[in-house]
Amino acid sequence: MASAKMVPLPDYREYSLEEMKQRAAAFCVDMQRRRTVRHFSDRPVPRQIIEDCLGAATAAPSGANRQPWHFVVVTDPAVKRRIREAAEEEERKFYSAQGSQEWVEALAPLGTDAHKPFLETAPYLIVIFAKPYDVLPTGQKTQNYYVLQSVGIATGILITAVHHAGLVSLTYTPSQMSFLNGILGRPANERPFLIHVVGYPAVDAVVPDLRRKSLQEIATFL
Ligand code: IYR
Repeated sequence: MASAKMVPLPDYREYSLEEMKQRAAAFCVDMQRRRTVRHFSDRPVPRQIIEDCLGAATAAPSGANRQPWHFVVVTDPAVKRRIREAAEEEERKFYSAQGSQEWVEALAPLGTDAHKPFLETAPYLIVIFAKPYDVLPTGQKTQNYYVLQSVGIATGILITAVHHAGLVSLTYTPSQMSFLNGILGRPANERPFLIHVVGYPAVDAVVPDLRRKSLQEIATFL
């Protein structure tokens, strides 16, 4: 702490209590409209929107402020096709013999299977990598901290930013995803975290009829 350079808290805004209540309630209502979507339109989305959503995501806190993430934004149809082919190969194994019976049964309410057409249809695949360590230009490795928490938080903000912008998304986790380093040419210190599929919903998009847990079920106030 002794050597830390500190500056006055910049840009903090205090709202009146009335305004704060209104903002919190309105944000809650708006976030409850968020749904994970698996049916995408191929309608284009301006790159600036994705850049701004990524800008929001990188305001996430991270262990020791190491910002241990990397985002690869894929729009190239040939690259999307390779990702789809590799992912579907993994999913076929998962849904047939190799996936645990209990896990596959748990997915029944979602209606998922080994087909992943959205990997080609959606305009953006944002492949998110977590970096357990960084490599300095000297070749020296430096450890990162709370990497999965940090990348998870950044991903949550990205999902929120995409929803706020008026698009839909899917957090897609291929059953095995190391193929992403090969296809995308990413180094060994970057571990695939998930593929964030982003775009407009298909006009006939449907979602599973799910229920969210109530506040009473998920929170305890002491
Ligand atoms: N990766 C597979 C299986 C899958 C796993 C979970 I956990 C899900 O919430 C949904 C699917 C697939 O995407 O089909």
